[in-house]
Amino acid sequence: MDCLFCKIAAGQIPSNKVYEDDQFLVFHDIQPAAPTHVLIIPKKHIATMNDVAAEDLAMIGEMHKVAQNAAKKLGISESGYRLINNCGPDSGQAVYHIHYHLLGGAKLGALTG
Ligand code: IU
Repeated sequence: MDCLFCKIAAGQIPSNKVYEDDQFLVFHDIQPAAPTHVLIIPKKHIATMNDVAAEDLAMIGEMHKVAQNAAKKLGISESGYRLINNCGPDSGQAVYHIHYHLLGGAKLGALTG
């Protein structure tokens, strides 16, 4: 499958890893939008939030625990952070392999539509 994040998850393309286990990878975004900006991806290829099936729900739940732990490891747990998923063209989703952006390390601007 020609998916950038599948290749990163498989180690075929290098990334600056924060955490990895058999199901997930957390790595630094190459174009950080905040002092701390990492991406949380499942190793399973799911294109968008729209494609999450009932059988994936437990794994997606686990992703939130991975995000919580990553925030702790990165030292932004107490100061606060934002967890964002972009889904589809209007959101600006650029990589069609589901991921959360974990952003923090500074007072973040207000969300805009
Ligand atoms: P989006 O939610 O699909 O728009 O976010 C994709 C992110 O992937 C974006 O913030 C990019 O900077 C980031 N990224 C990356 O970390 N490494 C890459 O090789 C590529 C994109 I291409």
